[in-house]
Amino acid sequence: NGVPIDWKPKSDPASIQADVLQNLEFTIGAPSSKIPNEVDVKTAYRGVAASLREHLIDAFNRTQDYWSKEDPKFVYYLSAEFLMGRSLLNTVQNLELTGPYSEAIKKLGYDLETLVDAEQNAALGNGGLGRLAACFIDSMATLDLPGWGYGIRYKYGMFKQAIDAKGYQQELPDIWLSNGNPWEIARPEITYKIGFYGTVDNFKWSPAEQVIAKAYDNPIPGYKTNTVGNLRLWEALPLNEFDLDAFNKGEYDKAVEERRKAEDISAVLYPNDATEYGKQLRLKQQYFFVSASIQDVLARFKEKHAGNWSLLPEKAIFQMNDTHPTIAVAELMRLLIDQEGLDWDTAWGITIKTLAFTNHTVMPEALEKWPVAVLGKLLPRHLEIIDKIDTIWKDSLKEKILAQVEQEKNSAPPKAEPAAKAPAKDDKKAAEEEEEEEEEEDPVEAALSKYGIITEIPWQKDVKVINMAYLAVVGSKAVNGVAAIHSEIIKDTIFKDFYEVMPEKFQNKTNGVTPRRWLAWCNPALAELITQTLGTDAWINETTLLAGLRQHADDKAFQAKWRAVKHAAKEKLSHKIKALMGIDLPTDPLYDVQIKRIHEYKRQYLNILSLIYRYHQIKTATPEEKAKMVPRVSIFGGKAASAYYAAKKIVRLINRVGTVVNSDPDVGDLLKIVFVPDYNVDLAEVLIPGAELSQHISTAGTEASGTSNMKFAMNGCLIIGTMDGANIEIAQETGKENMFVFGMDAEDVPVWREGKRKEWKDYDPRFVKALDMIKSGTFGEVDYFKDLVESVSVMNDHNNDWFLVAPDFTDYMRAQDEVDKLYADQDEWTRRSILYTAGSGFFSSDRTIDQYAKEIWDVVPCKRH
Ligand code: DL6
Repeated sequence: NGVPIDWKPKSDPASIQADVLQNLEFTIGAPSSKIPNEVDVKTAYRGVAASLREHLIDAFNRTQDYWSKEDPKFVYYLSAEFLMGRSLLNTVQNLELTGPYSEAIKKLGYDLETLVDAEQNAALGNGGLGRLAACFIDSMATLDLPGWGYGIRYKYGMFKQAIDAKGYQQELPDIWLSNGNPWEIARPEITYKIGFYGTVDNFKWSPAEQVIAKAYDNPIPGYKTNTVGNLRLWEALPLNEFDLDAFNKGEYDKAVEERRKAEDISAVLYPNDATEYGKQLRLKQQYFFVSASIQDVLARFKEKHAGNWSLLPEKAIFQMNDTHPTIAVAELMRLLIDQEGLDWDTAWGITIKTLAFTNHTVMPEALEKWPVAVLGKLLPRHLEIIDKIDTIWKDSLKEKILAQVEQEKNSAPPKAEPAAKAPAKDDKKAAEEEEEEEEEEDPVEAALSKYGIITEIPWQKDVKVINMAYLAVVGSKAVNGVAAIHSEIIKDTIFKDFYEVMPEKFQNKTNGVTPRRWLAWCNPALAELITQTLGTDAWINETTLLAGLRQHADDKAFQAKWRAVKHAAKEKLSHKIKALMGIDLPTDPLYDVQIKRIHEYKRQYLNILSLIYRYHQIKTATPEEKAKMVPRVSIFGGKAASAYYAAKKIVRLINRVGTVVNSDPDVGDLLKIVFVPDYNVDLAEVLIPGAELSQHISTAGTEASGTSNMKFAMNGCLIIGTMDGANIEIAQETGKENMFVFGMDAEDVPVWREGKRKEWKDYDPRFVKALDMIKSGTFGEVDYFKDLVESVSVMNDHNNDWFLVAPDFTDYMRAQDEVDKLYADQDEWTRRSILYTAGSGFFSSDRTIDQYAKEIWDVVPCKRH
């Protein structure tokens, strides 16, 4: 608006140094007598972050002003999770200020790396789904796409994991805000009321409880652009700070009860990943952030286009990240009808053009279904709306179903006449049977029930639930899976009936990861070598240029350079592990890494069983045989959901095996097994560059995509994996012959589960040996591990090896033999490593986001000049 602002970007080390000093004193409040050399590292980090924040805010304000003026269509990425990790390095790199900041920081007596390490991890996500959201907003900004992320500012993020001396996982709170958060901008002026409970009278909802959602903005810098996007997170606060009446009566707990109850909503991230959901507070969280976000968007829309609601789909699209934000369908309807006075049909027409839905899992337990009783109590008006959507939706299918039923009836063979004389029965029984016949379900109703958003759960006939994924499918303009195979599977399984009646809605958007954080910034030496070789750093945004490395893959001199970079990354990783765990790791063996959430379907169990057998082999080998063995360092990392019994046992097994193997003098450097505690984004940034082999070994058909497989591939790490999720596309891009592929494929798995499983007995003797070692107490705790052993070896109702650990073991061992053989040929291994990076260009989240923008969102870049 023309107000002169004399802030100028500082890009030379001297002015940056002055700016950091000024921020240390006036923003952070460090005593001038201690600045710069005597402030502690955490304070120094805050001073540097505050200085960078000025750059961010300047570009952020300009971007947002420009977008507001231009009024383009925006995408709003609704996600209960954003696993951002640390921001300092990413910010300084994306702003292209690393050189001058490093120099300035050095002059102040610190170094950039130490300050980077002083930052707390923003772990507001469980794993792949949350990290994907973080990659997406990085790409949106880099591609100049008008877009914001919307989520929850959890006070406590993903729990911190410790492993105790006995190998048990311990969960500790993640107090990530204890050192402040210099990257966020509190917006006390941006608040919305969110209601819960209460009654509905003639469509008018009177909530019994209300809280305030307060906004915090987190500027998201793009790379090689002046665009800075936004992640707006909501904090829950009470409507009334304090109950003065209660206080005056001496009821101090009651005086702050409302505050505590409200703050609970944004207190903690649910530490679930594909495990059972269903907690009421979780629904409260979901509605809280969805309602605040939609109210926020509608408020801005109204400022510009008051009353012109038909324009909304041209100005906004909400992408719902999995089922967590899908209450958005009912909330948008409620706001348009109850608040803005639109009629049902107009509101519905707008809603289904303004929402889109991504599915991230086929695990039935992770597809949220809220009991009608729970949702109806918390959100009574929404239940009415969902009920009506369900009725109208099923009505719209009636004609089609009727025709189908008629056709089936006509083509069915005629029913046999009843026997002339029925055997004698007592009267009561006969009457009952007659009644049953009379009550035979209407075939149209029966066929329609498959499409019900509100259904009964088969194992509890009288409990009605709302299938949130179905609500999202019906209420969205597009539905997508996250890898090619996954998008096909959802059409054949969980959404089969819906796909048949509206095939045009279903799409695939194979995931991607940001090449900035996951290659250029976390692996600077490899990035430098790539830039030198390609003669440009344009590959950082144009990852398809990485294909240019292919022509160097056979060049021995280039291979040597590539190997040297990998070796240095292994050294860095080994130092990190030494610092964290006190374990000395040799750097010549093969570095084999499996890092991801601990889950039966991801099969860390398969990996550790093979390592137990490897241990046995080492123990029984002659010196000559030992000399031929390929030494290996096996690294695991990942958290088990706190209530996930089997996963916690797997964590303990890995730790017990590691303790025994690492201290056995017969083993030496031939095998080391390490479980790195508290796996998180910043550990991944060291583990991935240092890995040579990574394991993506889920039971085929279970891992929707996987994204760490893409990060490993970018960093020249070979993959051992099943034909599952994005592994399939990685194999296509990098050459299937270069991947260690094993196991049943997604089509064979159901066949095995439904048929062969019952009589299958072909246990591999090596598998039996590994289990015997656990059973006989080689790793202690025989009773504790008993059910884990039985889960893959004794078939009964509880143990049925659902994830095919036993039947895939033999082929897994074959693939592992191939790994060892290939590692002995370092030239060939390096050649493949280069080919992985060269083939990883497709897996940039820039590509994914470009596809979403063009094929679903209809959002185009808007870059200020
Ligand atoms: O799409 C991101 C990520 C995929 O890469 C993983 O394969 C998939 O397991 C994960 N899905 C979830 C959903 N689970 N729940 N809820 O985290 O999404």
